[in-house]
Amino acid sequence: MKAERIARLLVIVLAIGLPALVVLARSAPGPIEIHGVMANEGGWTPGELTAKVGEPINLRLTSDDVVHGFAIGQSPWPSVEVMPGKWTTTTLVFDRPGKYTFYCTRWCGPNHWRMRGTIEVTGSDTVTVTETTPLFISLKRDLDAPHPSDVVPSEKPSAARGDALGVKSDLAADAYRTQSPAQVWRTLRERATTQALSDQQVWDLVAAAWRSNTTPARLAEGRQLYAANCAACHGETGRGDGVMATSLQKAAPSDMPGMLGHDTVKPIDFTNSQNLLGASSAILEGKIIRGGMGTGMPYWGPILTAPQIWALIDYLWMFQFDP
Ligand code: HEC
Ligand SMILES: [Cu+2]
Repeated sequence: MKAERIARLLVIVLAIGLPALVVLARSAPGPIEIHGVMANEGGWTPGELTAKVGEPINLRLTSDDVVHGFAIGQSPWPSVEVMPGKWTTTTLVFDRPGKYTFYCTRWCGPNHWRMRGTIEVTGSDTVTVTETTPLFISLKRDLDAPHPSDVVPSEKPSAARGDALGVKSDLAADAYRTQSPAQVWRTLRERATTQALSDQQVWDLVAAAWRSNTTPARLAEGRQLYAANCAACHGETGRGDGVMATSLQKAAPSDMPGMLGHDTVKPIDFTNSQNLLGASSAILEGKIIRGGMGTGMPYWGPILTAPQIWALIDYLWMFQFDP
């Protein structure tokens, strides 16, 4: 009987190691009913759920007003639609304990971003971190924490100038992926070998380190992917002024200062060093895979391959560093 039931489940596993496994389960027993309404009217009811690692929980979702979306943070899993008057069924199996946030992915009103709930998952960690696990998951990075840098260069750092300084930067092998340029700048600034250099020259060393982690072929691939998928919002020049940017801004309510660490849902300006130099590649990777929580930044996890995403990340850094 059990085998028969399992056979009826359509199991979709995302190729890149999931903390949450979502199964479409029509016939699974004992679903939890969740109603969504705009946040000023109450948000999700119930808003707090519990689950155990490895034990499926079945959800039936409906909306009591407009169309909402339902997604779970810290997972690259795409959202499901929650329609008024209809039921959407979904089953979750967590493979890692922790407090997960679920949230609405549709711009349903000014308090849209407050439309959140939590799932407390207990049990022991069953995730085996593999080479293909996205870094933001294996490093447990919080994608929604603001990441401003308190140090910025006075002009665009140049990898060529950095190389010309002839200083050996024996950085940790994973510095490029896991640390922000600001962190690396601090590490290098404290070195005895850089004492004679200016702050700007140390930035040039950072640019050289970043460039040495990519190749012209990867940058060319990143440029192409960016033009095709990202420039419409983030702009050809990375300034966040693409043709779609104005329509996104209109949707942004004016009374949401500091939302998700950004003032509005204007697409991120990749040339803004205060913002970008405080981010690590791991954070950028996570944002590209997961997208913004209803901010208009699409999720690319199910669309782009991991090498494509890393080509894009390499390319994004070139808005800060002159190769
Ligand atoms: C429909 C418009 C749109 C498109 C297309 C789009 N973005 Fe975004 N993006 C946004 C918005 C809006 C934000 C700001 C909200 C947020 O951070 O969640 C953002 C934020 C980001 C961030 C977060 C930066 C930070 O400092 O936290 C990254 C990285 C990013 N986008 C990369 C990309 C890449 C790469 C592509 C193309 C594959 C892309 N975006 C396509 C709208 C878009
Ligand atoms: Cu909503």
